[in-house]
Amino acid sequence: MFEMLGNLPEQLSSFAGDIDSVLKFINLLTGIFFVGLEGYLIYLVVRYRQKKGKTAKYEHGDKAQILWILAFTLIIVFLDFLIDYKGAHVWATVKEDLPACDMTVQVQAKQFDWTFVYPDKDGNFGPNAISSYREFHVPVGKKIHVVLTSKDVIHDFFLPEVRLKQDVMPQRFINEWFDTQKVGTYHIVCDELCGYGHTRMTAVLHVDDQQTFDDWLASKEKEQQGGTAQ
Ligand SMILES: [Cu+2]
Repeated sequence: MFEMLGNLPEQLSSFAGDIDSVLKFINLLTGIFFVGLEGYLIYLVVRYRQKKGKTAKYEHGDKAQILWILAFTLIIVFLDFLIDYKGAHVWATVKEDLPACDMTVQVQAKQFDWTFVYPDKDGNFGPNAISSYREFHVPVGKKIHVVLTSKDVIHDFFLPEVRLKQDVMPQRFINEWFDTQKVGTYHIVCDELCGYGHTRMTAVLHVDDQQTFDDWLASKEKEQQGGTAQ
């Protein structure tokens, strides 16, 4: 279990560490329960194994049994609320409080690829908007606002290193945001089984320094105005 935790993807966003601490907390709780309950099960299997001259005896619920069930139910419900409490802050940061962002990009999902649309110079997503197929470039350190939509079925926009995951729905425009702390190339995958080509529904997140990003966007714009846009 702890080895698995060590193998989480690197933490790219400012909130990745907080997400991981909630994950670790959940894994710790479920790990304790797993070891405890499986251990108890093994103990019972050995303790009450078949023995010569002993037959099974059936018991019907008495007060003590009901109290045990009630106690365990309360413990589980309490731990559920504890997880909610631990995760409330990072949930609000990532999912509820959209901060002022440096840039907005539309993310269009369809079976089985991703298109990233950047606004034109006036900030509009009109005919001069710049679209990038399967390549999502962002400037490092900036807050990126993404508007997610799907042209067909439900997909799921998952950036493992950012620790951002959100369902993408047809007819809906869902607002999310993230930031990045390191230049590099990272994964984008669809995390909702969306059809036979689901596993091929990937893209690349390029985190560039500002100059590289500006150059890329300018070249993309030139390419599309030159009539070679796909
Ligand atoms: Cu998909």
